[in-house]
Order: sequence, then structure tokens, then C-alpha cells
Amino acid sequence: MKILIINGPNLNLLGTREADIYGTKTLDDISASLRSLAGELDVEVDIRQSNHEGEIVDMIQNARGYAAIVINPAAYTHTSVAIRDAIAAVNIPAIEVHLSNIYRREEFRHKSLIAPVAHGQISGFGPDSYGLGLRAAVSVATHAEKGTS
Ligand code: CA2
Repeated sequence: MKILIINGPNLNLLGTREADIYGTKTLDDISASLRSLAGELDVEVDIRQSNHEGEIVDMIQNARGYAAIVINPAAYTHTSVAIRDAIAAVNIPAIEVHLSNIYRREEFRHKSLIAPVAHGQISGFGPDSYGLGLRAAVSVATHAEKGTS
């Protein structure tokens, strides 16, 4: 089983600044943990990052063959109809993840355009949000394969 993990804009800066909000781990650190967890769960992961909305849309459109998508759309969470439409268009379950608890932050972060088309959302567990997201993705995809819910 292959899971696609997509990181949105500025997440390449993780660990370099705003450590009070996003922690000290870099995206490479988080990716290493995810690869290790993927080994334990016996699944494959492809981990990508882009600062560009259209590139993220392309990643989602080209996700045929992946059993699920784990996505941190970052700031596009709150603005991108294009990413939402791409997720809705492909028949692949998506798990939305956030490092911070977006509902405890500024009002403009409380609205996710992605949540209504995601299978579920995990928000506020720091880097662990990704591991929880991967576990959720594997669970959802396994049930989909077996035709259970
Ligand atoms: O909490 C999350 O994971 C967010 O998706 C992170 C986004 C933010 O716009 C969302 O509201 C919540 C921001 C990612 C930017 O990450 C940075 C990391 C280091 C320095 C600057 C930005």
C-alpha cells in the first residue's frame, strides 16, 4: 500500500523559525519519523512539499495508485478552492493534518476549505499529527480495500 504525503507552503522552513508555534523539528526530521513508522506499518510513503498551489493540485490529480493522501495544506487550508476541488475530484481518501491546533489560533485559521472534502482532520499534536495522520490513512485505506467502514 502506498500513501502520498503532501506538505504545503512554508513547511520547508520548519525548525528554522517560529519554533514557539511549530516546534524545532525540521521537515526532514518529520519525514524520517514517517518513513520509520511506514516501515513498522508495512506501507510505502512518498513525501512531497511545494510552495505552489498549482503544483499541489497536480500532485493530487496524479495520485492514482496511492491508497490515501495525508495533506498539510498549510496556509492554503484557509484559501484554496483549487486544492479542495482536486481532493473532491479524485477518489482517494484524504486526511488533513496540522501541527498546530488551528481552532486555538487566529480567527482566519478556524475555517478549513479542505475539511469538508477530507475523510478527517488531525490538528494540534505537533509533529505527531503526521504520524497519527499516517495511521488514520492506513486504517481508512485498509477498510476501503476490504469494503468495510
Ligand atoms: O499548523 C499547521 O500545520 C498549519 O497548517 C501551518 C501553516 C498555517 O498557515 C496553518 O494555519 C496551520 C503554516 C506553515 C508555515 O510553517 C512555517 C514554519 C516555520 C516558519 C514559518 C512558517
